[in-house]
Amino acid sequence: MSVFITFEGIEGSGKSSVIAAIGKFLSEQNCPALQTREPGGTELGQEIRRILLQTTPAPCHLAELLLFAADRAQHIAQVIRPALDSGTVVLSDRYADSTLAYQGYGRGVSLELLSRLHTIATADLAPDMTLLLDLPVQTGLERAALRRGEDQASWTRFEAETLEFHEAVRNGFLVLAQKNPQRFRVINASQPLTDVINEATSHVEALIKLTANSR
Ligand code: T5A
Repeated sequence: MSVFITFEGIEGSGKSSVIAAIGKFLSEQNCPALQTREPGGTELGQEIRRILLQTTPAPCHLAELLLFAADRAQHIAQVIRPALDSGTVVLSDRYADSTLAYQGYGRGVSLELLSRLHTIATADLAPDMTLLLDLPVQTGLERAALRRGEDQASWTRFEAETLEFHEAVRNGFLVLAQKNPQRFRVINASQPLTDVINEATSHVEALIKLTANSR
């Protein structure tokens, strides 16, 4: 079944954990599903991911934006479109809303420029549903730190940003969810992981049933 679902949220919000659980759930239902991510869902994307998260000095804001766009264009061409065309459910850890939240609301790049670039990079491929895992910034960063170890040198460039930046990103995601209520489902990611997974799974199940019934 061709369904495109994206997972968004700040650092440490639990996207990877939830996607893995939903992938397992769908495979138990014999529903073919592909788990992928941005940046880094292709070989080229992995190179771009390394540049984005580690190269010093950091890319300027425009270069950073164009690298995310290049990663996404390749991801769509090589992975997302072919999977959707073959009737697979695609579960992507981040997609275009991350660019709006981080580069737009976080870095201050013009939303109008982002919208034009989005049209070019994605040919307007939009998710059928976006699950936003929302939680306080401090909690997300603490979880990300615990997972990577307290050594701040191993943090990615984004994790090391100021609290103010992360607050702007979180608020950006919430604004996007408010503007697109038909596509977004906002989940309280401060809950225990099993509760977050149950809530996310019920949204995915409902969408898949709806899609199957509309055929
Ligand atoms: N970026 C990306 C942009 O700026 N623009 C863009 O266009 C795109 C696509 C990617 C960075 O790039 C930026 C955003 C990012 O900063 P990344 O390493 O892929 O970098 O970072 P994240 O996507 O943020 O991945 P994380 O692994 O940090 O976060 P997840 O996947 O949301 O969290 P997860 O599942 O790994 O969980 C983190 C820890 O918390 C625990 C987990 O067990 C794990 O240890 N946990 C919970 N603990 C308690 N209760 C819960 N409910 C929990 N949920 C998870």
